[in-house]
Amino acid sequence: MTAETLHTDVAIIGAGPAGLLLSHLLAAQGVESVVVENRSREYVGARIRAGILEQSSVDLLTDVGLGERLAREGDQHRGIHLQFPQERHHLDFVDLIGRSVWVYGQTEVTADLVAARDADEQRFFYSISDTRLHDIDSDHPSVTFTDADGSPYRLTADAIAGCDGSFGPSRSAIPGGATWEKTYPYAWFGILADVAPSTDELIYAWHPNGFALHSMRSDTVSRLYLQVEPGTDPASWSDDRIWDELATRLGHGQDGWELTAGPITDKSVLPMRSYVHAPMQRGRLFLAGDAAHIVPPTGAKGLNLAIADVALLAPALGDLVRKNDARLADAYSETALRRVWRCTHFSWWMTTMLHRSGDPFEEQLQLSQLRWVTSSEAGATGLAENYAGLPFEV
Ligand code: RFL
Ligand code: PHB
Repeated sequence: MTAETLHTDVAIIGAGPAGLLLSHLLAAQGVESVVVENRSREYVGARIRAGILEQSSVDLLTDVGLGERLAREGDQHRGIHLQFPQERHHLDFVDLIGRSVWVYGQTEVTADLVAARDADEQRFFYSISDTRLHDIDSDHPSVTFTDADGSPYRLTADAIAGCDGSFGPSRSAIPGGATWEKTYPYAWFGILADVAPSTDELIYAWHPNGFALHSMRSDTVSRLYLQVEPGTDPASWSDDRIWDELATRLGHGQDGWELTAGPITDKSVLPMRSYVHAPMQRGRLFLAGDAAHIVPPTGAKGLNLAIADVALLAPALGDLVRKNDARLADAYSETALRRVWRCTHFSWWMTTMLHRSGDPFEEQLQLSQLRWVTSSEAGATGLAENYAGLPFEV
């Protein structure tokens, strides 16, 4: 069958937050795009992932008309609680650095983006297969794929945005790049539960049994995590065992604090990995989000980094496509990578400070670090600056 050929300004591979937000920012500059996605619209809309937005992410989403539901349903937090045995400390980011964070799930961000793109008649292809990139070193790159009905397409464009996450084909279309990778000897067991959060703000807890995190999605839905062995089968933990372990690690009963259990609606185990690919651009192909980098979730950076990449990439592609001016496009990779490495360091630092490694020497270092971060204004300010988010260009 001959492929049907379509042309657009920017071909966007992947309808995650990076690809959707990029299409939105491009449209605001009068740049047309087509988004191609190998999963179904329903699958993409139902994925449960990140939950925290930095101030700069909220500001950007608000500035581009995506802040209405966020302002109504999102929950602004002044900071986080950091806990280690017998001690819980509140770090108030607003007092420390004048910025805050927001609890608003990636599922909600994605839903808002899809609604805005639909209202703007964005062209999408969902449930595609066999996505391939071609001629990225020329001025006429293209993406070929097979649509949901089995028809082949060739999408030609002035540029391709590889927003296809850690398993998509874009990253490997940049040959000869450098990669840095670290896997951690633990994983997160995440649950979603229909119960009001037992805390006003997130609790990050160090415990001899392993790390635990109490997060939330709304007044009636809690999101909690436990450090577990990689490869743990979620079905091998009963609900009672999960709640007992969360209660132990989060300090149920200490100073009158109680963890309230409730019906668990989702269980999953996430691997922990740091990964950076450089450069993030080659010829007319630009990587954004998880396609170029992965961070472990402890610093709550994955979604925010994807948003920060796209905030840089959209004006660069606008200049390239509209004015044939490649200056921002040529600087994109280097500029984006500075922030990527800052967030990679912060996520690694939070991860190694809070997770049980089994090494008694490291445990003492972790506790010393936690005491410092929670007692020194300089220590607390460093954590707050990184957690609440640095400017897009660092
Ligand atoms: P996404 O969201 O992975 O979107 C990439 C999209 O590309 C599609 N795709 C393809 N499309 C066409 N052709 C192909 N061949 C394709 N291959 C892949 C995918 O189906 C997908 O729709 O990347 P993006 O947009 O860069 O956004 C990044 C964020 O999603 C990510 O950083 C965070 O969700 C990471 N993350 C978490 N971050 C946190 O800060 N806190 C969390 O609790 C948290 N939980 C998670 C997570 C990531 C997870 N994944 C990726 C395993 C939980 C999970 C399960
Ligand atoms: C979440 O709510 O899913 C969440 C919050 C903070 C993190 C990671 C995940 O560091």
